[in-house]
Amino acid sequence: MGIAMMVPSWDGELCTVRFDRETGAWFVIAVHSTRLGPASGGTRAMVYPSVGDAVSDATRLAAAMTTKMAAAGLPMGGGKSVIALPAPRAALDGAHWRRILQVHAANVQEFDGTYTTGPDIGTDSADMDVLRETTPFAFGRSTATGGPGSGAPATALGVFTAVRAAVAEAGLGDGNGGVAGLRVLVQGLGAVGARVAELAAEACAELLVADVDPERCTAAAARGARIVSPTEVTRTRCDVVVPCATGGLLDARVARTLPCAVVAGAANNQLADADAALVLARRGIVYAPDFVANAGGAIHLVGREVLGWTEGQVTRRTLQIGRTLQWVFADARTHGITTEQAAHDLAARRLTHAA
Ligand code: NAD
Ligand code: PPY
Repeated sequence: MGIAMMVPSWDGELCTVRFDRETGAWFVIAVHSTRLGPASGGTRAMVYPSVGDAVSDATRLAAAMTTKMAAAGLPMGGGKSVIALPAPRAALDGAHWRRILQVHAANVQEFDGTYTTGPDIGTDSADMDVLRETTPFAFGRSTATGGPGSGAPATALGVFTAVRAAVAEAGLGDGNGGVAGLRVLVQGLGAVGARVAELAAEACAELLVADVDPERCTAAAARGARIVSPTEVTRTRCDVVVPCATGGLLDARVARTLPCAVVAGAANNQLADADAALVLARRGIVYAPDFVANAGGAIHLVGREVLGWTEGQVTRRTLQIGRTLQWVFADARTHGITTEQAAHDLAARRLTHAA
């Protein structure tokens, strides 16, 4: 293999990679596009197999943010931060973690507003409070400090709205988006997944849950959920799979045997390869494109922090995710394309129009 083939290509604008010797952490900030406005997207902090994996995650996640903002009609571009930790966050002491956040804040500040961050896997509102000590370019600081809080509850509301729209498209339940009696499998019971699970249970779904953290499963089981092993998620018969962990759950091979009728969840980049969407469509499985379904958090953060929206306006706009998906499903049916393609086309039209 020639050298050129080993250098990954990317259609984004800028990616910085920094190392801090004191903490042993690597910091990646990827700005994919500023065409619709300043780039924005959360900070993911976790352990990666290599720095290359962290760069690859950040650049792909930043591209997804561009599409998410465009599809949601928000006047922002796409970016993302990844902090590759030297050890799992739970194993880092408070001072170590604080220093990591301070280095990250200084890096974000250097973008001078071209990029604004927010919470994602491994970071929360309390961490945004720490970033805000150094930089104004962090959304979602805690309500205790006068901020709007994390976007996770809005993301969960949007995902549940997406589940309802996809269930109706699949002709399941009462035909009107009701999930009563349907088997809904939530993968990942974190900030978003735990709330989606609650919403599904409140709507009388039969709840199945999977998480690598057994305590999170036990808590859900105490409220009546059935626990599924994390390795069995894509082999467990159910009506709806709701991916709310990390991405890459579905490649074409997994899609060929996935025993469900609907996939609608919060995880970014759920499709691991280009053919997965095609296989799902051919099998009649309704897939709600992740960047449409999970836009509630972006709507909350951008709405509250940039556009001056009230919580009520954020909720109304988040519920519109259902309408957007109805449109995407209809467009896919009309043109014989995948729902993923239809949603990408919608975002691309908005990006082209802006240019
Ligand atoms: P989180 O870190 O709070 O929760 C993730 C959960 O997934 C954790 O409970 C973790 O133990 C579990 N998990 C990890 N790997 C797993 C596996 N292999 N199998 C089962 N469970 C596993 O993160 P979150 O904020 O809830 O976000 C969930 C997903 O949604 C992420 O992909 C995130 O990028 C995406 N997302 C989040 C938001 C938001 O507002 N927080 C917005 C848009 C998209
Ligand atoms: C995401 O939606 O994936 C996020 O990263 C949340 C977010 C959205 C907009 C700004 C900051 C964080």
